[in-house]
Amino acid sequence: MLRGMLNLGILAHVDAGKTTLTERLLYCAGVVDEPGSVDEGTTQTDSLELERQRGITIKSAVVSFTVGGTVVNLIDTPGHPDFVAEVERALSVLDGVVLVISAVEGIQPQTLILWRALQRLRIPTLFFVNKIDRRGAAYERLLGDIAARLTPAIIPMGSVSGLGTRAAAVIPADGADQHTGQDWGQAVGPRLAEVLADHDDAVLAAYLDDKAAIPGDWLLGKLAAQVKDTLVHPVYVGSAITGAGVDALMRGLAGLLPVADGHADRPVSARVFKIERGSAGERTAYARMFSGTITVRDRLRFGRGSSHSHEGKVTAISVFTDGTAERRDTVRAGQIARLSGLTEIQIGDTIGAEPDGAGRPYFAPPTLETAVVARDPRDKARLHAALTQLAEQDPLINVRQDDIRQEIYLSLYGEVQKQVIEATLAAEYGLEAGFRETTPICVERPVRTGAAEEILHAQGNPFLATLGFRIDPAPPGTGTGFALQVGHQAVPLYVYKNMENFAAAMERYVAETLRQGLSGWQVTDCTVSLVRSQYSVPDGPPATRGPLSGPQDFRKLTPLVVMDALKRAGTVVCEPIHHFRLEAPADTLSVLLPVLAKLHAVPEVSATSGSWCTLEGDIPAAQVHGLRQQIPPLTRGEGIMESSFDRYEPIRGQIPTRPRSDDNPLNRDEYLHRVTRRGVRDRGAPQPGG
Ligand SMILES: Nc1nc2c(ncn2[C@@H]2O[C@H](COP(=O)(O)OP(=O)(O)OP(=O)(O)O)[C@@H](O)[C@H]2O)c(=O)[nH]1
Ligand SMILES: [Mg+2]
Repeated sequence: MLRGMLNLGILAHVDAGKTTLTERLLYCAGVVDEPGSVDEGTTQTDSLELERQRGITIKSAVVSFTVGGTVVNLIDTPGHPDFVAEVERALSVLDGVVLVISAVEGIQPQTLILWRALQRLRIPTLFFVNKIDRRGAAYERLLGDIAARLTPAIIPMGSVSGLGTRAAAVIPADGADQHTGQDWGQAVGPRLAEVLADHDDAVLAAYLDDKAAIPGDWLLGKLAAQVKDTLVHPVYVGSAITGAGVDALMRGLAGLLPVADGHADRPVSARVFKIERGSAGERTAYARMFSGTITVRDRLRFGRGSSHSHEGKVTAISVFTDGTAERRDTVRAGQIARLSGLTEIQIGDTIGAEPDGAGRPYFAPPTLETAVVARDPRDKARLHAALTQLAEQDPLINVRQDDIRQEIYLSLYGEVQKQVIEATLAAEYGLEAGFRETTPICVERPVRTGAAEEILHAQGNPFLATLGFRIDPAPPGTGTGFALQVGHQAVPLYVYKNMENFAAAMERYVAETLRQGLSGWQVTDCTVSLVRSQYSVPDGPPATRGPLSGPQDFRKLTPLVVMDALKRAGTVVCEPIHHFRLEAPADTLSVLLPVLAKLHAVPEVSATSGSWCTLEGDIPAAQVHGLRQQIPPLTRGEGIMESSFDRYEPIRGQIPTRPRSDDNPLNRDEYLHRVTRRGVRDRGAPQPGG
């Protein structure tokens, strides 16, 4: 009997075994005859040439299988932090997750980052402790670590014999083959009941009555309910390579994770988490259906946020069934569809109604950037077009052209991503591109309150508006806020219709201005208040009499006033700081420490156990790559370093400036020259009498 659909994500730190586990699950479900191998480049989900060459996952991929009446759409995600944007997009479409932890490496930095995101999003999660066949594997100790560092609400679903050997085997807690009540109840019943009783009075009563006699199936239902509510997390254990413990995990997927809900007869609501381009350049969108039904030839509206600005007709639909994508006429709530025909569609778009919790980022944005130059100058336009296409699949690379130096810039998470982009340009577009040095993307924080205004009809103000802004610093990490502190008599409602529209428009003008602060960086951690506003009308009182003001007056005056206020507030340029963890042979410490000092890395914790030492601390993002490159020669190739973005801190030493790409409101004359030459009142302003 069909239980339903489960959209399942496999998440982990790089190399924990996600892709290998995916192969093993496909094999156990009978979808493939032989499990493929990452090392031989024969897996279903690492299908890109680059993935096969490098042995790492770069893009999320979907496969499907059926287990115990549940149709599972599995999304295998990359673990490398340079590709965290792929995980981000997958997270927004999942019903449940298997978080893989290597029994050898244990909890790793990305494990923690992913776990925090899963908790914030309240996604039901099972753990899978992998690689028990490898030398150095730990299980009991790792359970203790998970309880201490991730969550105490875990339930071990098996025990291991022969740990750390090829013959390692798993004794499942739920009996050898099926959830037969008696076995289950006897094996883990009392311990399970004890954990579940924390949140369930019926379980508590049964436990107090006779803990040995609790029916196993009943308890299993209770467990599934608490997994769904993310109150508990079963821990499975095994080896993706040998297959040990994977049967039990399969039962957990089918029995414990919640299936997708959503009504097929309600209006369509779906989210696009992956885009592929075919050989002729046509786009295929992978969309998770939250509600409604889409049929071939339906016309759909899609886009970002509330502005669903595009429309398109679906020309083909396929859904994932055991192993392959199959053509269908319709796709309904709960399923993942591949949709063809929506030419303008972009990754991250929503189709139809906005799903719950849309648009919140879960991970930090890229903190590095680089300029890209075509080796052959004649390829410049082609390079821009190719990068723009790549940005459809990964908007966070944020392709932009600097007007002054005429260079193309990209945002990046790290060097591996840079190499992948370079290789993709060569392989898919036949383009040879050079990358300049990677530099950090800084931000500017206002240091004190600053205010400024421009008055209607005053000398030197060519715009038909009065505007006054105040900028107040806000705590680090809070971003920018906007507050409207004027009444409706100060607002040209004949243009903006109502106060909400006016506030939204002003907030947008302010946000555009704050993209480039005094040193050219994004301004953040402040609140901007509009404290004064006025407009002119032909029949108004003398102070405000004149030609009718239009939206352009407000749009073009805003940058001038906001930048004046920002100058008075002053800003401090802050650089991205990573937290790093470095494990190395203890006898290399004396050569590592001076190098760390030179790269402005500050080790805070240093522990030594046996012949190994661990250093943890902060390092400017700009220095991460340099440090990473020096570690192998300094540690005889044995050192391992991991790092992830932590926060922004005022930069020490020389303040980097970023070239402006706007009309430069910092320089009043230059700004007025540029924007008034194009016409103050050039676009869209409703003029009296035409
Ligand atoms: N011994 C052993 N090796 C494993 C196991 N699972 C995976 N590996 C090996 O670990 C390496 C990484 O495996 P992958 O499946 O690519 O790991 P991943 O988590 O998908 O890696 P990324 O997608 O790049 O983050 C490969 O060499 C696998 O053969 C396991 O259970 N036991
Ligand atoms: Mg992988």
